[in-house]
Amino acid sequence: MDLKKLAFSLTLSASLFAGCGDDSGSTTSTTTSTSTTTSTTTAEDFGTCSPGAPVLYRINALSIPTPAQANNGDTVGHNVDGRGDVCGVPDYAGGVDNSLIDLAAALPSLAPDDPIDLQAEIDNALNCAPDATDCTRLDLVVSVASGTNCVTVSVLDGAGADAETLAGPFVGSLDGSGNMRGVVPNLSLAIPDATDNGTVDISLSVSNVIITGTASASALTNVVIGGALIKSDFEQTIRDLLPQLGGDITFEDIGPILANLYDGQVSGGACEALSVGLTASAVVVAAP
Ligand SMILES: [Ca+2]
Ligand SMILES: [Ca+2]
Repeated sequence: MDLKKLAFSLTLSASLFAGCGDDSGSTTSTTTSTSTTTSTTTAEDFGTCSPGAPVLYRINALSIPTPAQANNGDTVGHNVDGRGDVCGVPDYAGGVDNSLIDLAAALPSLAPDDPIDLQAEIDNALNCAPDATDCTRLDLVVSVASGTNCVTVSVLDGAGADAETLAGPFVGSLDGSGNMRGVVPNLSLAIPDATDNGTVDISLSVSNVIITGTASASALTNVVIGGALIKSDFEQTIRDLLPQLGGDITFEDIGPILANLYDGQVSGGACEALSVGLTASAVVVAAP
């Protein structure tokens, strides 16, 4: 695995998107349990929903907001912790938390000769064809079943009947314009990542997930996903992963970057959650 892919694997976005590469050879697995949640978020209760048939949408664009977008006042995430500035890390407007912005911006300095471009990795995985053999497809599918002023939502790995559930199902709100909002405790992501030693499955877990978007018959637009990575699990995942990647990167290279980005408090008040935020869109999956 090259540095670009290593760094890619260290982020939520990384966790969401498999990099392209030779996926032949042995498969090993790095898994962490991630039941911890931050203590400062008050869960929103959207009640129950009696929805109709679900509609499947495949994510076709997924973006890490840029510092320029954040400075421009664009929507770059959610107020994951429900609080203002804590842990010495300033929020964006509206209390929005997103340390992924700064993490993504800092990663290129790890490899100036081969700058890390997380967004390019994301794009490659999303655009990888289902039958391609030279890349690994990222096939994130959002299932939305609408009821009266409510939705039931799941995030799936693919659109097949046997697709693994990555989040939910959870109930969210729905207004007359198709705007929906929901929260779910956990979004689980298992990322196959090609290395010189074969494919490594990277399992990550995002806590306190908030998902908003606008649903129509043909697409989901204005999708914003927020959440947090818990330090203990996230860093253990990295430590377990580094030897499998076969590169020269050590945890000591990465730790100092992460240390300044933990912006959310966990139980007990320690600043040990790293917020993430992504924007996305999705298009309806044609019925088989
Ligand atoms: Ca914050
Ligand atoms: Ca906040």
